[in-house]
Amino acid sequence: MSKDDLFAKPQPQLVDFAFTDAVADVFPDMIRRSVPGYDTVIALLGVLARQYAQADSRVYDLGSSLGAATLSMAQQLRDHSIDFICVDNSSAMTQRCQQVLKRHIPNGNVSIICDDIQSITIENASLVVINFTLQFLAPEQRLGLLQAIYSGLRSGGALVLSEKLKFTDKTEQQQFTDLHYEFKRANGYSELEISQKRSALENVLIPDSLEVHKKRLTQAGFQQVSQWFQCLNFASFLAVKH
Ligand code: GEK
Repeated sequence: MSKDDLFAKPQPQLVDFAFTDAVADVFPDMIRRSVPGYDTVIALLGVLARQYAQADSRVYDLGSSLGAATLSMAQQLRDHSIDFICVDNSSAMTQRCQQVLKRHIPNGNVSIICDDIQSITIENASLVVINFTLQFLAPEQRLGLLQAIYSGLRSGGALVLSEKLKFTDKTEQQQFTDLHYEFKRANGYSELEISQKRSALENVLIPDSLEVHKKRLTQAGFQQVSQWFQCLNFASFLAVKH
């Protein structure tokens, strides 16, 4: 696995973070050292898939990057009537995702689409996963996507939404930001790497609070909304359509 040292050297001009070839090359290392609980979420997506994926339906992975979520779910679902749809608008990601999934699940029914997750039609879905990706959409576009997902889900189907959290209480926000930076230091990132990455993400990754997420999922139509996971300032929600 290639080591993420993209922000290790001082950058004369900091540009907004983008999912380039350089990022895709180090992505597995970057996400594990940056997102506390990432591996647990990925493993549990397999368990959630066992519970919610239905025969003759589709399972969507929106913002699929290198396909880790799809791989975890496909390895737990042996039902060949299920189609997996991975969507990501970074061709650097989708090209590598194609290779990863071909290697690990050569006989899987997987379609990999390079497009904006807002442009695709969601239909006959029993499970939709948005693992750490809604946060990259403009806030005013988020409800529309959740509504489209709700309408494309079958009855009994579910959406799993994982996100970085913001806290409404100032002290709590500071406390969890500090803890997150400590997590990054513990994983070998330097002060320079942490601060340059923070600046690069500032206008790109806009987190919402737990309350906003729950309210928006309910507004989108979901009858049951639960938070099933949290590790520091990263959380995951399960929203079920009755
Ligand atoms: C994982 N889910 O390993 N349309 C399509 N893709 C997008 C869009 C968009 N509008 N915006 C961002 N992306 C993965 C991790 S990473 C999370 C997801 C992170 C894509 C972007 O190209 C990237 O691959 C992914 O969403 C976000 O479980 O890097 O923090």
